[in-house]
Amino acid sequence: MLKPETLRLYAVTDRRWTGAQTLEEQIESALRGGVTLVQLREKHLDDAAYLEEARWAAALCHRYGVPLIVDDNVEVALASGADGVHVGQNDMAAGDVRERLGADKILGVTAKTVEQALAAQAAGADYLGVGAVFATSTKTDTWQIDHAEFRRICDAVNIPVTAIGGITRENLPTLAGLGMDGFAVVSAVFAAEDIEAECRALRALAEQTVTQA
Ligand code: TZP
Ligand code: MG
Repeated sequence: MLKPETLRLYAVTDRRWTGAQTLEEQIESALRGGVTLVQLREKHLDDAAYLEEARWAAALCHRYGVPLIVDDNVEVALASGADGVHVGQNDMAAGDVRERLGADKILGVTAKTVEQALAAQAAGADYLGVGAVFATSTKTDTWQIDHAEFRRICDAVNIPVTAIGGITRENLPTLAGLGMDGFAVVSAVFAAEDIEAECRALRALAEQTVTQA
């Protein structure tokens, strides 16, 4: 069973803000700042390039004792030494992913409704990514779910849940009491000027917010 605290601050990569730093440097900054889980999320790489990137990213994350999840691509996750894979509702079916991954790798699934959440749990998901909890411009094919539905999802499942979508230092604390175990962030981390400092601040807020009843 995945420890809920592994989800506490989940950095999901996006290379659109690389430049001043490479993606590798950005991920290392996030690791130094205390992220507890990293997802490599690439939408435009072919399998060979995705595999090469996942190999170095897994080695980098493991130096910090942090697992690496690969977005969408089960074969890249398996071949690279990554710790698991994350799939959405329109990707490979969660049950098929679990079968291909085996019991030991981490399977994360996106859910926007209680029904999807329960189905993902039954199919062998280790955690759920639920959102968008706030407006986001990072992902265009998603929509906001209200906080009442978010809480119903957290209450309905017994696997850990991470909130995702538009989360910033300012709004993260307003999620207190909804029942999540952590927070997945893209732009708040990777668009930050000082990624390490931003992660340190987000991690402290995440710990405080999750432990508030
Ligand atoms: N899934 C739901 S919202 C989202 C994903 C990948 C994007 C979140 O990005 P940001 O920049 O943290 O709003
Ligand atoms: Mg996907």
